[in-house]
Amino acid sequence: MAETILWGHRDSGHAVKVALALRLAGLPHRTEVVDIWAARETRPAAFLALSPLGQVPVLELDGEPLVQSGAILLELAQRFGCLGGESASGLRRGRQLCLWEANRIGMCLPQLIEARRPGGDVFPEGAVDWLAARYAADAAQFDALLGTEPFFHGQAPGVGDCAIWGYVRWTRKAGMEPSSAMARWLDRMDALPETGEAAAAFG
Ligand SMILES: N[C@@H](CCC(=O)N[C@@H](CS)C(=O)NCC(=O)O)C(=O)O
Repeated sequence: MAETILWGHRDSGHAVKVALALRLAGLPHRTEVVDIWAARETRPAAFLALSPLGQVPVLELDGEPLVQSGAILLELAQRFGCLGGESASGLRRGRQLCLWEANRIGMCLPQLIEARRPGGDVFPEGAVDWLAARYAADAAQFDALLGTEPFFHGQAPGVGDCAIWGYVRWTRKAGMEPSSAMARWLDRMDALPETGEAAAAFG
């Protein structure tokens, strides 16, 4: 069986959410770092051959390159029957959460972080205010989706938790305040040894 390799970078919440899922599921793999701040054409040729957009994450699994973090998480859940993939209802929940994250949090917090990065992309006037307003809606939706359970998948974290953790852990870095439910969920996620390991997966 071909080696499982995750290509990513520590500043990529999209890559780190996949690193978290691999650890939580106990799937053996190794990581490769891609400098996402360097010009695309300077990235390793072996990586560019795998990634149609030249972006991380890429997960090489059974010799196939998988891209798009949410799609990778769902493939892991389905293929290995883990992190929600143990049941049809858990997988359905995972799909709903991964798509929600990509449309909301994953569209908003990374952009707010980029807007504050010294030398980062310059945003058109009003764009940051619009993103901040979107974040307020995201935070309210986060609370509604989490409900009263400790994790988005219930008593244990699943792929939805991995997807949402990727950028929610950087809410303050984005200049936003976590809701109180978010702060409590982050404490529960931080208490898992795998989150620290995933955050350090790319050095
Ligand atoms: N929608 C993609 C986003 C991937 C993405 O934006 N990757 C960024 C890092 S977070 C990247 O590779 N940036 C470098 C570049 O675009 O050249 C996913 O969920 O995987």
